Amino acid sequence: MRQGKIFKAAGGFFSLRDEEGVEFTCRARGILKRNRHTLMVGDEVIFQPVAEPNYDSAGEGVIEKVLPRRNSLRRPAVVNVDQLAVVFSMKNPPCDWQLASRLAVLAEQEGIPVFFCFNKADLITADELEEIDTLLMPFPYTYIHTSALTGEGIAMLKNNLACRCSVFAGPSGAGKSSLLNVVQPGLTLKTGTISEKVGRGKHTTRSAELLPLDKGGTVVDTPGFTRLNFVDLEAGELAHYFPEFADLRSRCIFRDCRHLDEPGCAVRESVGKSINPLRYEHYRFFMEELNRQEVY
Ligand SMILES: Nc1nc2c(ncn2[C@@H]2O[C@H](COP(=O)(O)OP(=O)(O)OP(=O)(O)O)[C@@H](O)[C@H]2O)c(=O)[nH]1
Ligand SMILES: [Mg+2]
Ligand SMILES: [Zn+2]
Repeated sequence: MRQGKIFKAAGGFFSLRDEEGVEFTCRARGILKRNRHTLMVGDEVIFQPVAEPNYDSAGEGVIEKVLPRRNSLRRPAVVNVDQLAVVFSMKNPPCDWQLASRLAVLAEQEGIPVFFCFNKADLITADELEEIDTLLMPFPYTYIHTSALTGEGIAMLKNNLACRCSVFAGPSGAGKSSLLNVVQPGLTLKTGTISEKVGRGKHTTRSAELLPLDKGGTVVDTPGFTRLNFVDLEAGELAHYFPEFADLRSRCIFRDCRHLDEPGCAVRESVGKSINPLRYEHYRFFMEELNRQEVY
């Protein structure tokens, strides 16, 4: 028996690399399927090799067991993730800040660290960049400005990715695949064009796969999306996933304060000070959405 990590899943076959980096294509033992245990990209598994690899093809094997998962992302469906790299373009298409907060909540819910990459820095002026920086102050996440075109911020991005498993997520057309092609020459991920008519990307990337980096670590390029819904999230929990609220929550007068219109709410009183007004707006919007979901 050997241990490996699934890097790709397609049509009932799982591609994995063992601890030496040797590739095997595996099926799953029947019992795994009967237990409705879906194997996912990122899973650490125990497998039985049935054919060793040769010079032009991967080995073959059968997956016997899945090891416990550290975490799991639903969308994209990847498990055992070290961090989420959220990519937005600052222009063409313009950044949807609310979608950025939504992704951050989803990552917080799974306990996965997030950092943001605001891409296409080459398309905006220094003044516009300053405006964005002002808008984001104080923003509770690390962020970098990048350009896949000029190489701005790429060294920083590379450092952030080394020796970790990072999932790239963000709307279609933000430049996820383009950035990865620059970070790791030789990847040749397909990139798309921005539709002239709707100003959006065309969903060029379609399936999730762990791609190895020369400097160690793996990245997952994922298909972009335009909508994301909250799953298994209760309105009362939402504040826990806004890290900038953490130190304030215990100072609200009401213990079950929802930080909306209650008197003596320490969170609301900090808006415009330690809390970014835009982030608080997103909080209120998400609360309304979650309350609507609970009613129906
Ligand atoms: N000007 C400029 N264009 C960029 C940059 N990064 C990507 N693009 C362009 O933006 C378009 C979309 O890039 P992709 O890399 O395919 O975007 P994606 O996020 O992978 O999109 P999906 O796979 O659909 O989710 C392509 O035409 C790229 O050439 C950048 O930094 N600056
Ligand atoms: Mg792509
Ligand atoms: Zn409160």
